[in-house]
Amino acid sequence: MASLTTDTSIDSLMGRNGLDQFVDASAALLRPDRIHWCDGSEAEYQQLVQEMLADGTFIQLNQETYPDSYLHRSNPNDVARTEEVTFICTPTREGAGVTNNWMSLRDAEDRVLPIFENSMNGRTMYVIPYLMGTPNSPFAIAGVEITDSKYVVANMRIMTRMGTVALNHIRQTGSFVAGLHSTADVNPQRRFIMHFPTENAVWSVGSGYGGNALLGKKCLALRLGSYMGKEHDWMAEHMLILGLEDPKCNVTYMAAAFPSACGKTNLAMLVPPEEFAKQGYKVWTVGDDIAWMRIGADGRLWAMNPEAGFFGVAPGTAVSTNPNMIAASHKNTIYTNVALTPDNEPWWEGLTDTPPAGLIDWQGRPYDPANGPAAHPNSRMTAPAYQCPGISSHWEDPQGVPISALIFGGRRAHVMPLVFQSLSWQHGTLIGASVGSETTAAATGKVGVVRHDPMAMLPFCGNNMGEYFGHWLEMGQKIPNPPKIFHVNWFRKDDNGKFMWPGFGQNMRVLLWILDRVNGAGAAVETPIGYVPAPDAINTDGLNISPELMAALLKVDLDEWHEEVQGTGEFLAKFGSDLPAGILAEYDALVKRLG
Ligand code: OXD
Ligand code: MN
Repeated sequence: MASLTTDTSIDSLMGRNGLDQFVDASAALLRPDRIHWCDGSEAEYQQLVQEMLADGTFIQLNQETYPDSYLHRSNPNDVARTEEVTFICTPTREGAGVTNNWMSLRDAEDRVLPIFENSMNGRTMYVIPYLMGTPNSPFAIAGVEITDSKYVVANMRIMTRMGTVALNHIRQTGSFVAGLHSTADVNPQRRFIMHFPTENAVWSVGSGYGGNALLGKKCLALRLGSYMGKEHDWMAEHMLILGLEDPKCNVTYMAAAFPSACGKTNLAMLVPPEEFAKQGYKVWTVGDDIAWMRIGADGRLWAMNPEAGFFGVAPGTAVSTNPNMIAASHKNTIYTNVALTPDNEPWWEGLTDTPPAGLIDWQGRPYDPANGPAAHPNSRMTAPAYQCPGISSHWEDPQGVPISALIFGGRRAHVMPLVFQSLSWQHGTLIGASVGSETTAAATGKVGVVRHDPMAMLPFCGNNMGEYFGHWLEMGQKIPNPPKIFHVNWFRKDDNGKFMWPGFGQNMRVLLWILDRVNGAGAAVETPIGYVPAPDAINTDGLNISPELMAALLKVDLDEWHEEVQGTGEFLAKFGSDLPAGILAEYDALVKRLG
């Protein structure tokens, strides 16, 4: 380490001495052959694309059907976020809380900086200035990512406002989040995703995967964002934002948090079924993954999408499930780890009913089901948000959009009714804190077990999560006109293991009940867990759903709930004294109501 500190100063690597020193210190540590400051221009992008086509990082897709779109195959050991090597490096262990991995700053220096050392020998070091949020928004936050990955540069150009616009912002404000990223030798044993919330800095090494390597997304906008939000009275949430337009052209905005790969993108881009579309209902997409929310001058909670693109899960996306995502990703799109057809088109499970003949799998082998799926279950498409046919005309509004409903949800085969509404903000915070979901492929680990994922933020909270709950409770006191809080579950199954609710576009019917409730209408029954729709309150016209099936979808089964709250209680107990009194009080009240 002595040699490191002579060449580089930790202050500079954290960005404390300004941009130029950050870049100089990074170069001294990483020893690249060249340094390239990204301007974000089309010419620069095209140059990078040519280089990636030449070195095999990109494979050109069919330019007639997928113009300016490319396939990238990642290292098979690097296909998802790696929570086990993701650390929150607050000054004390308590700062990170019981749900995060913690490392001291000193240990981070000793263990992680040596992996960065000289790792860019023979490579170009790219300096990516970027903005999260629209350039004219007072809430935009600038970052600078140092990387050796052209793939990262290309993705950041889609996912953020990158280049000169961000550099000008940084030169004017003098402030930015310092992000050091090197793929190094893409070695899972030497992979670390380190966050320094008190320093406004991120170091990520050994991975090129989106959630680990596109530092503006999970690292800045959620982990550092949740820390900044707590300090400055705003909220960074793992939420989609949509606008529901009624036939009178009133648009009501809602934000919804579901754990990774539970359909946030599909809900954000919902296309109303024909009978609703004919009446004049529309859904507008504002964002599909992240919401930054602040109290507006009018006393409402306003949300903005800090991203500029979608980094969507490919498998399961089809014209029948999400036509807008399919349309959004037909040009200028980067596909990662999907399969390739003989026509050079991307393919993944669910795109069509059967795999086309002659398919090449995500690892470049002729497709053989014995090797597993053709596309990796966490394969992705990176597409510019403006290409979405349903993009809201307000998606780039500097103040964001006013939120009337917050919705939590998860993938639950049992227990959770199709939809229910909280009794209050504080009760809604408990509902959010109790979110659980059956695990999916977006993170490494076992698929299909229920894990608690409070507010869908478990992997993304840059705070002690007990304090994060406390911040929710405090925000509830501070917002004069807070949104109403709901919980939905599209995934309830019957005794034969069959989904009871059709989901996708039909989720519109649930959104309409939420809309009614927000407007002070919508028939509901008060139950121990909150307000559940009255038997006829959800419109099922044209669906093959009997009153009995609807009753089963909405059922609050007290036996199941006793077991559920016991599990929630055990989970909340893990927070010990970090758990705010308001959450405990709400939990006790729920137990009491359940009898
Ligand atoms: C994502 C995730 O990539 O939540 O959005 O994992
Ligand atoms: Mn996400």
